[in-house]
Amino acid sequence: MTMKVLLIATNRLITPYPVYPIGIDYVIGALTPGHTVDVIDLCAEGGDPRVIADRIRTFGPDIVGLSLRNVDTSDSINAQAFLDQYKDIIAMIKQATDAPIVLGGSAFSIFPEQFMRALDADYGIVGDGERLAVLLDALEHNGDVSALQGVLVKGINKKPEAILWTGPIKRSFDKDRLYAGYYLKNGAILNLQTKRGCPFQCVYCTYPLIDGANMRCFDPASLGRMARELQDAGAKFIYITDSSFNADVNHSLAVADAFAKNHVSIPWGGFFTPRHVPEDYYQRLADRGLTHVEFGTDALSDTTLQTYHKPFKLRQVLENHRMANDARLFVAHYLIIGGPGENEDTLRETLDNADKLDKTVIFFFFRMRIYPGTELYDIARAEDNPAYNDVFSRQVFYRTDPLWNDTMVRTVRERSNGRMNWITGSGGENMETVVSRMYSKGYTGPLWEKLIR
Ligand code: B12
Repeated sequence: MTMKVLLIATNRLITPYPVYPIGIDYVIGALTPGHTVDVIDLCAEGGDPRVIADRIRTFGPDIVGLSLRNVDTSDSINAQAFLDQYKDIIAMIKQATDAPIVLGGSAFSIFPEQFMRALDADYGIVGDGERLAVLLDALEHNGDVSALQGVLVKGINKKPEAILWTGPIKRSFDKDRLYAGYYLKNGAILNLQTKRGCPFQCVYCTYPLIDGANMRCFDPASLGRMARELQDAGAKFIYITDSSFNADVNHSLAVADAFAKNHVSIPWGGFFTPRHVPEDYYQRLADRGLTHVEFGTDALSDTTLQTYHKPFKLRQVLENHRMANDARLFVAHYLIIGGPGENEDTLRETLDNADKLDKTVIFFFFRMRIYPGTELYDIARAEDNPAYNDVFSRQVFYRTDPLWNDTMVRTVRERSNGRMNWITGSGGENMETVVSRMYSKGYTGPLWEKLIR
């Protein structure tokens, strides 16, 4: 017996640009063949959740799966939260069908119990979405779903744990799916995941909670073929979604080699960690098509890097910056101002060093969003500040002193003095308008390279 599964990608945020819902590809890969799957991508289908009721009527799903990507923008100066949007979507589904609802996705994996309760969902899959196949199997065979590892069930008290999926991981990409067409028309960026997991332990970060602290590297040869498939489908840029592409240097080089072997000629990029890499590393990747490097640098002061528990020092940031620039790559740095240990002196140091970074764009985010399961959460809770009691229903950032928070933003803006390549936050609606306009004129890719000075 097969089940009819309706998957809904709920994310409608289009800053900094619309992001292809690659998680859904993996879930489809795990469910087919065996089940009949239909997908609604609310971003691609015009953003109006009423499309859900229509599709439920025509498709008649046995179960509805929701992919929850963003809890909020995690950006204190462009704060936007999405819980209310998710509630509206759930209401719409419940009006149209009695089919059970299962939640998954990165936002869900950060706040599993909270989302289960707030959205009154039937099931939840923490971590790898491939596990949905196991839940469906159990439901079909009337098995005991309450005992399933990594699956939350309404009404059953269970510690939400992301149990790593050890079964096969298979991406189902189909260029003819409606949503693929949308992303091809709006920036033409398609995504590729080369591994799961992040071995670093940055103080604020949720990545190890979402896809594990150990790296699970995918076979470079099949990644090379997939990259070529994305190119043949019309992609003009491949974004590598890994938490840190160079966290496994050898694997990243093998992936780049596989791109070359499959004649991938479109540009590509992703997140990098400015830690020790061989001197010719960036040049080798550049020779194989890498164009955009986004460094998760966070701070340019050794004191702050240490309190943020970053796996590198300022010296390595500067080295990586130079090597990437020498390889003629487009370079961006993401900084998080105002985390634990930040003060006027460390901020000044970071800005002095930011001044010295040439040919780059710097994205300044202010204050750290507090997520459960991170060290920052424990630090904040130890401060006994009631503002930190509920970090789910509101977007809560570390440090609540308004004077200091304003000072940080003002200091950076004054120092920036109108520079084009120092961007505060993710840009908000202004960025949205500019990027959409450029995409409609035929520009492709992430576009931040236009800001490099
Ligand atoms: C790459 C990335 C980016 C890139 C994306 C580029 C691109 N072309 O896609 C960039 C830099 C642009 C970006 C931007 C933003 N990002 Co981002 N990003 C990531 C990152 C590192 C990987 C996301 C990814 O694609 N993973 C690979 C796929 C395969 O995994 P997945 O989607 O999670 O799917 C798996 C499971 O979740 C599950 N699953 C997914 N759907 C479903 C559905 C069902 C039914 C089930 C059962 C399971 C399931 O199965 C999948 C396979 O295992 C994550 C961190 C992380 N490690 O997850 C943050 C992350 C997703 N980003 C986050 C945020 C906040 C943002 C921004 C809002 C930041 C900002 N203010 O600019 C924007 C929003 C962009 C947008 N338009 O939505 C947050 C979201 C959670 C939160 N805090 O709200 C994360 C989790 C990081 C964090 N801070 O914790 N991001």
